[in-house]
Amino acid sequence: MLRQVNDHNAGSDGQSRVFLREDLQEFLGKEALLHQLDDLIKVNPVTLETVLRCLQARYRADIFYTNAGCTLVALNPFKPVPQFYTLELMREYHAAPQPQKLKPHIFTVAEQTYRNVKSLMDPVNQSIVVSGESGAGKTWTSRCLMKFYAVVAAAPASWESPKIAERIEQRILNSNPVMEAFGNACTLRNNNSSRFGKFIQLQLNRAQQMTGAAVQTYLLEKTRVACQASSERNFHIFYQICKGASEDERLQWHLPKGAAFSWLPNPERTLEEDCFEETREAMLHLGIDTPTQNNIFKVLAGLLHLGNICFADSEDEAQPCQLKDDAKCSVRTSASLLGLYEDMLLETVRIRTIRAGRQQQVFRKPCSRAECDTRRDCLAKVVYARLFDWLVSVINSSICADPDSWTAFIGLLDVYGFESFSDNSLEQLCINYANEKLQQHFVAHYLRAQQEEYTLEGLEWSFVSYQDNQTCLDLIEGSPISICSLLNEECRLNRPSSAAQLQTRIENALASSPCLGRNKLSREPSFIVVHYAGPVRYLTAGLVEKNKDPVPPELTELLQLSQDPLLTVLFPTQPEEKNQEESLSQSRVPALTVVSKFKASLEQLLLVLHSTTPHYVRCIKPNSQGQPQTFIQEEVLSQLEACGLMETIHISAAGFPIRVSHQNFMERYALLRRLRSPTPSGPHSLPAARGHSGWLPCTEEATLQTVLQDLLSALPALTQTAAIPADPLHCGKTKVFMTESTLELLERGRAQVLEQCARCIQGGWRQHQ
Ligand code: AD9
Ligand code: MG
Repeated sequence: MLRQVNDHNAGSDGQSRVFLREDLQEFLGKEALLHQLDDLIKVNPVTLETVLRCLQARYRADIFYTNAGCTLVALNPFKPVPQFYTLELMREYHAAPQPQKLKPHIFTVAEQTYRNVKSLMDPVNQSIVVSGESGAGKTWTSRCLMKFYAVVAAAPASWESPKIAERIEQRILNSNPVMEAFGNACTLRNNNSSRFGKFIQLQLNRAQQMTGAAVQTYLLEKTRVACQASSERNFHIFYQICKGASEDERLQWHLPKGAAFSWLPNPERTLEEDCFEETREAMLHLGIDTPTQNNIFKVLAGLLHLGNICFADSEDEAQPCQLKDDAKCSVRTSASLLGLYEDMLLETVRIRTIRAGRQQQVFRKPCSRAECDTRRDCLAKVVYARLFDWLVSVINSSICADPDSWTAFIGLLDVYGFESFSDNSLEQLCINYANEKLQQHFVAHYLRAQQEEYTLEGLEWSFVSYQDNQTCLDLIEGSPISICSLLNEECRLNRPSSAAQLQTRIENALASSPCLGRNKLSREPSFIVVHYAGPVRYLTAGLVEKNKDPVPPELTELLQLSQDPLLTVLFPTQPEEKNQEESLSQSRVPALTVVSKFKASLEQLLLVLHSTTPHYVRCIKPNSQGQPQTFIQEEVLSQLEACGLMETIHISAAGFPIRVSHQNFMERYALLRRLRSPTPSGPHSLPAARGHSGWLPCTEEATLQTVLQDLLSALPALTQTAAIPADPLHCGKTKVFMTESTLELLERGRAQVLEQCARCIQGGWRQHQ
């Protein structure tokens, strides 16, 4: 049955309409052949319905990659398909004269990108932006790309690095299991969900060999260490330790078999990600030796015990909260594993230090039970976040090439996709903000550049109206007033402010933005942002606090006193004077907020992306249950909309991706101009079959216009099965524009003419003999 969908053929009123059955007749007649369409721009007519059907037909036929103009759509098979990722296949795509002529594959994008580095194109640096919603296959795809480059861009084995495990490509690959163990977790949407964004720069030398890599991470979801949604889990590494540690290690880390930890929910679930040995092995290859690893795991065990410290409400406000029954043991174990004094740990968590007045007088105030919980969680978050950053820096120092040893890079971006839950908060705001930026980058680089070039070339072409998301970005990050600036201002003013007040402030200050919606039905204070991928409701409660992300100085000071070697590195003590200076300056200048830091890192990322030629892979999840052989149209549809795929297809289908300068065009195709129009014997008879008389000698001087005219009238003679494109060629001021199918026709004709000429020459030569 045909569904009513909001498609690009919607009427001028923007209303959705029912597909006309007649529209689809031609298309549906070819249903059986649908899976053979390897580019979505070839479906006819291009509508959401036809695009969906094509993807579904391909999915049924176990074809998971499809081109969509300049982008690649990757459907998640949700089953092992090793036959598609063999070494032989990598080599086949790498060796192919024209990899784009092979079946659509992630290896085509990989190889095309790799070749661009070598070309004289500017810029030579390349990037592959992998996007999609959680569980769609972004990390899988990025890993696959890294494996491809580790094979095709491997430097020949040298004396210095004879062992495979020590080779740079292997070290780069080893960074994956380590970063995933510490940064991925099982969520409702994905058993191996990345809880951080990642940009990896693969560095290549002049010979196009990979000499190193550099990783940049974004916004680790550190709250997960102390708080997991029901049915979700903490970061994999905690389960790996608990399941994989030896008896001896268990004893050292106080992790007896079957011990229950409140920060370790759902330990009974066994995942393939729970592979401690693989993580340890990979860490070793990255230069993290066994004693350092043991130190890391000891600290993590300390955090697990910290999570078991529970407080009871205090009857007397002037007294610190009491510990719950067996929490004393947890304090002792946690303190010993973290290299802290037990009483200091307890005091820091339970008593707040307030510095006030000019003299910075110190007051001590017992915390409420809720405050104690927050401080305990904060301690764990700050340790985990620093540990993660430290790991990334260790990985970088192990894989990063000497700046002189590389000349170009391929950047792989794997960031969280657009998110919209029933309740959304600062995390979703940041994620969706990043996606808006990336969408804008895509629009700017591909859609807009393409349309602007047509205008410059004086081409008359009906432009597809694409959605420019600048208005939405202005609402989120613009100046002087935006959601980010208002949130930062609240943090700076540090005034008590309710969720309802924040909602009113946002609604009043940004009332003129068309992208701000009001949610009148919601009982909780919230605001709506109309993103390019759809409206999202953000709750205002907790936004300011999350944005401040405060770490009480007593907690950092406590960790600076730790005797543990790793924590000493993670929390170095600062020189006395500097410390004083800093605490004074800190009281004047507020710490950077989460959104300001995120905005700065995003801007940095976009600067890098802008300096590259981008390639796009859109990962799509055929169903949210992770089931193979299941394609839920509604779910795929919303993802197609979220990534703006229809616009891409429309613009690619209507556009002319092949551009050839006038001179190159004349040099290559002028010889075709005397190709005759079809004879009465039928349009499919080819000139070669009609012999030498099919060609007229080129006597007069060819001009571009005459060549084009002759070619247009001769094109039917070249078609055997394909229909002549409706709009085959366009002549711009400096370039000739055409579609892929026109190019194919011209190339076919050229080959025939050359063959014909060769025969003539041979014939003439024989006669002469
Ligand atoms: V998240 O935003 O980090 O939560 P991703 O990264 O988009 O998400 P991921 O790459 O982790 O998703 O893929 C989810 C799962 O799908 C993987 O663990 C694989 O089991 C499965 N997958 C994805 N792509 C493929 C594939 N090409 N072949 C086989 C795949 N399985
Ligand atoms: Mg991922």
